[in-house]
Amino acid sequence: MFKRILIANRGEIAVRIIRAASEMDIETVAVFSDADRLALHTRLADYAYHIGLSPSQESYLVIDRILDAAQKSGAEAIHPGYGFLAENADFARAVADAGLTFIGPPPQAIEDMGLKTRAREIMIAAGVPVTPGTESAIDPGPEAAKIAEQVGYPVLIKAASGGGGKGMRVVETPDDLIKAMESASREAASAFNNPQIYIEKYLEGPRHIEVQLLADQYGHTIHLNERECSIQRRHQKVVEEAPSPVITPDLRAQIGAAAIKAARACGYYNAGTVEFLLDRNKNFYFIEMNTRLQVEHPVTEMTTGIDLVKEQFKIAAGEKLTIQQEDVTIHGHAIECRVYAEDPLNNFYPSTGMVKYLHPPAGPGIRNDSGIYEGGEISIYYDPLISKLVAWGRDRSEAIVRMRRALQEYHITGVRSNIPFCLLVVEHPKFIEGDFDTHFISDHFRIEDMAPGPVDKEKIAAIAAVLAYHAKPAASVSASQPQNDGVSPWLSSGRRLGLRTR
Ligand code: MV4
Repeated sequence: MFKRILIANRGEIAVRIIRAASEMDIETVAVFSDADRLALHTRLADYAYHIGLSPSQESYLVIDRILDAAQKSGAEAIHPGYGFLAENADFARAVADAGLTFIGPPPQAIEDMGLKTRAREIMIAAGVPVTPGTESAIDPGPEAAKIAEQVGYPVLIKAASGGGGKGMRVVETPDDLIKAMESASREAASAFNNPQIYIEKYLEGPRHIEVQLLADQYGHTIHLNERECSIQRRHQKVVEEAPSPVITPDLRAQIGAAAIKAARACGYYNAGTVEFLLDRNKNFYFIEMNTRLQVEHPVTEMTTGIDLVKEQFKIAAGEKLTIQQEDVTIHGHAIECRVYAEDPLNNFYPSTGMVKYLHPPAGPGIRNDSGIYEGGEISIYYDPLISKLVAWGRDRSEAIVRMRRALQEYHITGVRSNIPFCLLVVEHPKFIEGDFDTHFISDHFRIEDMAPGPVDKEKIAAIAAVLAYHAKPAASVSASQPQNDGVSPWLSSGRRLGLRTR
């Protein structure tokens, strides 16, 4: 096993990786930017190297700086986390060229799965079900029109180098096809530096189901069941869970086998995830493969008892996977809420600043993966994730109840958070029933309309009276000069915010 590894990331995922390493007696090397001098990952690691300015293009995305820190620190391997350089095949190659081990899949698999048309070709050849559509990239023209006619409208135009929902176009009628393809191609050219596009049948109201995989370097590949990730807003996942409320044991075996086939088809090893869309008739279709540890991996860990990061270390170090498919079971149910520093009352605009007061939830069945602490800063430079709050229960109902209790217990001031919104989701009857798809949030919440509920003047008067009674003269609250800086702790609880849903 490695003696020392470098983590080419920051925030909660860097902390998560440090924790797994510590439990395996592996020393950790953090890298940090100017903004992260005092960050939790910088403080928790055994060693820390400064790699540049706050913008990630000047630090966490600079391959040479990271390799330099690895060489200086004596690290033998690099874990990329998620985001930043995690799915950059050139980075994975550069790590190997520097004589170090990349804790992740082979570069060729990263490259192949990064190009969605290439991924489609590989999956079609391997017999993995994909959404009906073109086998590879196609130009706007008569050939495209013929295929769109064959697969049937509505169709979806996707960018070959896209993914995550960027640059997609739904086309309802043949009249709109060519224009939509041309504009999608122009957008793809400027966004991804690749104008190639392809056509798929547009599935209406699919569920997003993904399968977690582990594979060693000797051809042993297993799946760790699915995660349900349909609850998302503008392609940003908000709530994830395992197992999916709609996957039966039989379907799980089928989709798991398809995911393993997908991994074998691209020569995969280490941890990875195969994304599928599930239509209303429960047919599943491959859409993408994520060649990294995912944000939502904890719900899989909580329900399988397998530490994915430790398995990543072992696989990268050349050990054989000791877990057999038959050993993988499902123990209870886990739900994750992504707690973001963003203001649901202001169109989910990121809310940055110092975390003045922090009371994270704890207690039975609760795990809270976070990279922040009281007194720390949430800066403009990075993803405004405060924490990933995970609730485990013996069944889905217990997990939901625990999540609700934990969200109510969670208090943070200094920045706004989406905690009240998460509460609305997990308390929604359709969520509780398990009756939802990828349109859940847009179907049931009107974000534009979210505003504080009616003000209870009597209650405010009562609170004011108590405050006035207890106030020392010197500290008395001036009526003409509000002391509230706009981030009152009393607004941080969902019930008090009175958010309304449709
Ligand atoms: C689709 C689709 C419907 N039909 N493909 C969005 C992100 C990208 N990974 C694939 N996406 C979709 N592809 C076909 N043929 C609907 C989506 C989609 C979606 C997928 C997963 C999770 C959330 C989503 C939200 C909107 C659209």
